[in-house]
Amino acid sequence: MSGSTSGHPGHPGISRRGFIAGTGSLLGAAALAGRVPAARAEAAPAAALLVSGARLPVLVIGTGYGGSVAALRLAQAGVDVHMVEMGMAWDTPGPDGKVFCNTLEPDHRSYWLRTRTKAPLNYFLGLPIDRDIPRHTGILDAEEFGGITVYQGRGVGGGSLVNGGMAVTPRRENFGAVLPSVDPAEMYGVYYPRANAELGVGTVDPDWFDSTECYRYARVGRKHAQRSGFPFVFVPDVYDWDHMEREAAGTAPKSALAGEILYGNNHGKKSLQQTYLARARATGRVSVSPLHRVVSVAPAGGGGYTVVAEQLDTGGAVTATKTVTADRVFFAAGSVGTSKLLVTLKATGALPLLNDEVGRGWGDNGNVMCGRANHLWDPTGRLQSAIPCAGIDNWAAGGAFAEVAPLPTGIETYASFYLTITANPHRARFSWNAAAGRVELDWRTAWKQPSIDMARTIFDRINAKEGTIYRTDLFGVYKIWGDHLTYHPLGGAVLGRATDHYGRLTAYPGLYVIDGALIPGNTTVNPFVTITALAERNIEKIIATDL
Ligand code: FAE
Repeated sequence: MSGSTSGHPGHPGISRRGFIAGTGSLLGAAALAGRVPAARAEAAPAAALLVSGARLPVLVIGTGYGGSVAALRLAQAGVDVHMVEMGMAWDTPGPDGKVFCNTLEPDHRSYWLRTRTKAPLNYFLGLPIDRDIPRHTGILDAEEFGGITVYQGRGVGGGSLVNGGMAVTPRRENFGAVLPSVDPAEMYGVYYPRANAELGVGTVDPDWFDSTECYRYARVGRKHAQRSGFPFVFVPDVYDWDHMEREAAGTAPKSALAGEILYGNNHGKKSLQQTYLARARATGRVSVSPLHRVVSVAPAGGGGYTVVAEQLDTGGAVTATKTVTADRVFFAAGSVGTSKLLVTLKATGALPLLNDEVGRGWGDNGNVMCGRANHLWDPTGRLQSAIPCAGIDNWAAGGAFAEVAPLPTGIETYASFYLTITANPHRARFSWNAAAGRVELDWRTAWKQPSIDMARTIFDRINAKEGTIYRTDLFGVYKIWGDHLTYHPLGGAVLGRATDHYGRLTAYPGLYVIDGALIPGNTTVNPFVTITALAERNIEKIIATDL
């Protein structure tokens, strides 16, 4: 059978009781962190929303990978943690009985406060596929800056709710370019293994891969890669592979095989709700306020920090403004969210002593998308698992690592589709536009050209070998490259520059960055395992020395 490792496979919508019942896993997890959790008779009350005037030991902004690691480890060390999340809880089924909507049928649950979808792949056969939707605090944010659209997850679980679950540890020889100031021995010896175990990372069973219809598209990808002499690798994922095999056998409810991915998976995916966050909440020391957006952090008169958060309704309107005091604040709002907050707080005088590195060093992980048109005798299959499981590694020779991605349309497309991660050298900066009252990013669309050139080191050769061409109907009319977007924002508060070597904002004791903002723009592979492992490293140090 497939190789799912530890973790808590389950379903979104797991009940609070489920979180509490999961306490048995706590000791194992605590042992990993080298700490024993303080005993607690009861879990926190279910609805412990932020209350104005409260004094909190720790407030975490955001519930993605960095925030979830911080919350779990602090709670295990005996510290009460309150997590503030601007997105929804995603624990309640909608009118169709499902928590998440399908990729092919986007409804109000799909996008963050938009009246029209903004699909990453926005054309098909040259026709636009976006459609009108009711404005709602949906799960996927397509945040638009001047030269790039940055896709991000919104809700309790952050990006883990919407991502493909591809859980990739960078090759060790590339690590120096990923986090130059971090000792690879400790990362590969301790923190990457810890992150992989906690996230529940596993790999598809190669025998099943070879026989199942739902990975025909990936086998076509393998054949083409290998015939052109490229290394083809299986890519680990946090999807429960046993569940997927049961989906294919018709004995489990379908999620990956029903095209669910971009707007959430109703079954099978081990998002943070099933792993770190479940274990954090099982300590009884972690509470979460969904639909609360932090807008200010500033030193408080009597010590600690005054944090202001706006409570939102599902139409995005502010229904309350709450002010609390926290001894420590962890910025875990994601690369974009943390950068925007810090840049705003520095520029508007709330945290004026933040250094000039804040906002700098932002990259797109070199993301670029493309499709290839296959011959009619090379079908990629009507049934495609929405969870990618393989890639083409041309990093050393061409600076490109290409995921063989699905196009789960339900019809035969004769297309091979790829998201390529490249060694794009460009880095952008967030800055405060006082006149407009907003943070801007100076990325330029033309900066994708190196990514396109690197991706072409793979696909030009494959096309030449196979006698095939690029698809021109997926990103517009006669447009080959999906060069307007990224799924992998990284940087903006880079480790060792905006912060010290453990994420401390040293001008303000008790303020920390612990998310993708710390990583200087590229991880050579998909980023969340590195974000998680770095957070594990940093929080261990912070707990040992600062608390
Ligand atoms: P993140 O997970 O984004 O969490 C930040 C959280 O903070 C979010 O829940 C925000 O709503 C919240 N927030 C932001 N601002 C505020 C505020 N002011 N107040 C309160 N809350 C706030 O951050 N990565 C992989 O490794 N493998 C994949 O297969 C993969 N596929 C992806 C597919 C898609 C469509 C997308 C969008 C991303 C994908 N990623 C993938 C990227 C990955 O999800 C991302 O790197 C991580 O989620 C980033 O983790 P952070 O902890 O930095």
